[in-house]
Amino acid sequence: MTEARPRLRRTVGDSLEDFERDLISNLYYQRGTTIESASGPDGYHTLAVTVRDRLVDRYARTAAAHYAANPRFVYYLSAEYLLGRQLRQNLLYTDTERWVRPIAEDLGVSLEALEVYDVEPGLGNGGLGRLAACLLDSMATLDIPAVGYGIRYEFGIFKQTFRDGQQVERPDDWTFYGNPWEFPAPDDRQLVGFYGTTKADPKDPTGLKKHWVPGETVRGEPSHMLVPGYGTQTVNIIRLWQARASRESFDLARFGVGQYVEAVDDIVKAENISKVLYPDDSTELGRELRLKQQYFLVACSLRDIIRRYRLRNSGWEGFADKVVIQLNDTHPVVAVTELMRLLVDEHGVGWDEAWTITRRTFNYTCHTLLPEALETWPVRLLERLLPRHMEIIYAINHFFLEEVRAAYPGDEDVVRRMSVIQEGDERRVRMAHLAVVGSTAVNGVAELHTKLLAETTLHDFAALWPERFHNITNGVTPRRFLRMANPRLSTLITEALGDEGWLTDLERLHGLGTAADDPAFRAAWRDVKRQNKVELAAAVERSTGVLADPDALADVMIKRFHEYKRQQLKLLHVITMVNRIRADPQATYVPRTVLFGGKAAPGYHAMKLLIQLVNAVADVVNTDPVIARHLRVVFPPDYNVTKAQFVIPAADLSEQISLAGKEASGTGNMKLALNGALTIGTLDGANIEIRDRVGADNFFLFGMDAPAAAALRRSGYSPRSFYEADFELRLAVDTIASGAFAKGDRSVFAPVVEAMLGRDEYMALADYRAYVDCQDTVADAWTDTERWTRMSILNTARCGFFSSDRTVREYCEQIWKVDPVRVNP
Ligand code: 73E
Repeated sequence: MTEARPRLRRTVGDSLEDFERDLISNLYYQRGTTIESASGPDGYHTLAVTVRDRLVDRYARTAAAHYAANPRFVYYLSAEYLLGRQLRQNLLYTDTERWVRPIAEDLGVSLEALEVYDVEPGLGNGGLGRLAACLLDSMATLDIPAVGYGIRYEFGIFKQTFRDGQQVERPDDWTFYGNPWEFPAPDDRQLVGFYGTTKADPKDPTGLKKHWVPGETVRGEPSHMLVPGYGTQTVNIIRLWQARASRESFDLARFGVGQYVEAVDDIVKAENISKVLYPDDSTELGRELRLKQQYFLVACSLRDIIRRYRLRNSGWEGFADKVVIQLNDTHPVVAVTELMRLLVDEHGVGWDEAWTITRRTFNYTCHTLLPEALETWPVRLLERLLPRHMEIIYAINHFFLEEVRAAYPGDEDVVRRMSVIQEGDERRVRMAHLAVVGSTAVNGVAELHTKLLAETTLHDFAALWPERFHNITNGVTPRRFLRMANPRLSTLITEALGDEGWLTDLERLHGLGTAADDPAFRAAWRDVKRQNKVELAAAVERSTGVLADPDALADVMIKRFHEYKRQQLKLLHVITMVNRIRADPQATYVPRTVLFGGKAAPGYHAMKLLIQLVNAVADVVNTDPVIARHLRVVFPPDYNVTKAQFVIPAADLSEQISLAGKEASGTGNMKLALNGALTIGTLDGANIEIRDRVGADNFFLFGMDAPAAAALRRSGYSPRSFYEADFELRLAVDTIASGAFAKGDRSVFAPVVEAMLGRDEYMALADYRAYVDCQDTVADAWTDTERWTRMSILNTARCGFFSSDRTVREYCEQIWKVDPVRVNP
């Protein structure tokens, strides 16, 4: 929304000639160069701004429509966004690719050559950040008035390289060459305080209103990126905050006496807040700077939300009618206390009214079950960094525990369990509890996840407030992950279904069900997959030097490296295949290419060693002429959204093998199934719902379910007993222990073996036999090409449910209660 009613002045035309004229003009006046002397980056930036201008037009009309309608807005608060490359998306969404191709050809450049300059903003770690991007895409597509708020990290998720097979992290300086998709909005900057003291308000008899005098202030400078909807005029925005030192930070006195470094001390400290994304996925990292980041995001965003509210509204009674804030996991949960502080301390709203408004405003999405991922912050840290917020937390907790005591008289145990404060040697604030207490709705991200949340992690809360709990199964945008990633399959689908309506109504893929029985369609389907595999093989060869056979079964495991996801189990299977081939080189084997992709958190040593082992196994496999005839292992470095878009369309088999009960949902599983990969998976997260929909016959299920895994753990799990009872498992583990993947050095991978035989926290050994047997079933199924193709088609046909459009509709109906606003062309 702009400050005033925008006066529309459309400046871009909508013909090829207009586009070409704008391109040349932008090259000349914006980039300051000519066709004759333009470089690749000149071409890219010029194309980007020319496409972007088309979106600006729509954005101006969206802002005007929103201003006129004064609707209820969704504000999505997330510490992470993985938006992916923007150029192709925006060409598709503005329908300008059809002009760009001939114009580029005329000028002797290819779109592909320009696209290498399109840097992916890596402002997230994995599924949680990509989900945020998919939801924003779907909100815009469904004309939902929405703004995403995040942090403009100067360095995004690290770039992964391999040195001697080991992960080496390099900084991701993503804006080095400039970001053409971003608009700075310096007028909307905000001031954020930290540290300092609080003072009582002598005029406030309740003692609940206070005055905070921060000890340090930092400026938040916003910029935004456009988030277009597909097939509609709506363009929403994502607003990203960057930390800047406030003007007084430069110490001129020190500079004057030659203390040049000390003079900028405060500037460096302030700007460090948005310097780097924490490269952590699913584990908590207790660091002061991270808490500073969280509060920085929240403080800037809430002030901006209030600013926007006040453009068309006044008074606080109506605030929660116009504003709904979705908290993406606990990372922005300090917002609950910040809104209370703003209302009570700064705007003079009484505590009870403020609490009603706050609770009505917020909703919380939980993305995990892992206890180590549940954020808690030391009380002492909060007292120092955010003294007023800590007082507010105590007050919220006080009133909340009164409610608990009223519900369970005499039960101090439940009070202790539910308290926002965790008692112990070091008292800590439980952010998930604060989130539930301060929200109207709480949701899990897949059916099993929501059920386990209500039964375990948040059990007491679900018992007290059952009406707050919802399940909203994740989804993925079919635009990026089918239409853009897999243009060949998209064309085939459109031909089969008659039009492109499936792109915004993904359940229409069901129409492919009958085509699965048509041999000609199956042949065409196979042909698309093969072409995708040829292309991927070429890209993989360029990045790894290993040539993969496009006719081999493409078996892919692409996700963050984490013990619960069980890359170690996949590796045991690979080593078992190696051992079998060695034992009987003459037998026939289904040729496979196993592709790994993913990063490990830089401090996660066990998983970094596993990455090293994957690379070592790959070396042995690919250079042994006997084994390499049947098996290849490839691990292209630096898996990200861009690479996902290459790999997913070429996959035959999708590895979703987490220990049941650990993966909240997964979204890679949906992207792969939607692109016709068959899943080998456990009954975990959204795998269950995928299998329910594609049918048990079209899904390779193995392993313990969540109750079985819990029962085995209770009974005292001993990985060694599984090791001893299974010859092939023993051989696989012993092969690692023997030093076979470290030139005979037994010490290098000894910790991997110890982890497996010692604790095996995620019970990979217990599921090994079922997994390997299931892989044999996969190999058998692969040999029946027609049947495999049918299964593949049915996976695509039946995965329409997993569109993030459906996810957003469910959020709208169950939680947000927002209505779309149509934007006129
Ligand atoms: O199962 C995925 C889920 O599909 C889950 O592990 C992931 O969120 C995805 C989207 O719902 C997730 N990421 C984090 N927690 N859950 C996380 C935790 C701390 C830092 C960064 C990410």
